[in-house]
Amino acid sequence: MPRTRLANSRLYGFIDAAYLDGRPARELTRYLIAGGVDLIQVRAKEYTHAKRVALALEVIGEAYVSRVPVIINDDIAAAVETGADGVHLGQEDWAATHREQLAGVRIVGLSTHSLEQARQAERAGVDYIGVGPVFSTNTKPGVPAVGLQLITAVAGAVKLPFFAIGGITLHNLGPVKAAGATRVAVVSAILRAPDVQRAAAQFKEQLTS
Ligand code: TZP
Ligand code: MG
Repeated sequence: MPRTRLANSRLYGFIDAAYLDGRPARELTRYLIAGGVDLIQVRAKEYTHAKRVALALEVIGEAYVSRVPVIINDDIAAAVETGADGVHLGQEDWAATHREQLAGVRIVGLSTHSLEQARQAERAGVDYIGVGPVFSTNTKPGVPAVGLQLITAVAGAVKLPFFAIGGITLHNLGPVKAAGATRVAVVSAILRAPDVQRAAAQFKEQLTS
């Protein structure tokens, strides 16, 4: 299931603890799904493991009915404990991870920031990659933008499903697609939108048309 599902996916949404602003995660999860996200990542950088597990369980409980896969950022143990569909790792997490730790994990995603990292990820056999930050973004402050050229380079060199990420909005989605991305991952432009479901639906519509 995971590979086909990933191949058909276009929009990767987030439940990012930094953007909850007191809103219930379950409700936001429902909006994301109603808006058509194909995957949801639980990203809670500042949370303890226990708090991250609790958040993940809320999201998984809500996503279960629609079978939208839930991926946990960084915390492999949380992914295993909660029965999440997968884990998403950064380059440093990946370097520090032994393959056995990922034995029970169905989907493994990896962040990449260069063509070489994207190629290495493909050789390593991960299930999908993120490529970015395409544009500089407050969600990942201080990380230099890789630019649209990297999207074009990865699109031409890698067969693995990849999601362009970082500063993507409804206004710059056109150029991101034109650069070669068919999939995007979006945090703030959806979670900070006045209507989360509508924002997700607009991204989905633009990605599938
Ligand atoms: N990885 C690269 S950029 C980024 C991550 C997690 C943040 C994307 O957030 P936003 O708000 O869509 O720019
Ligand atoms: Mg990480």
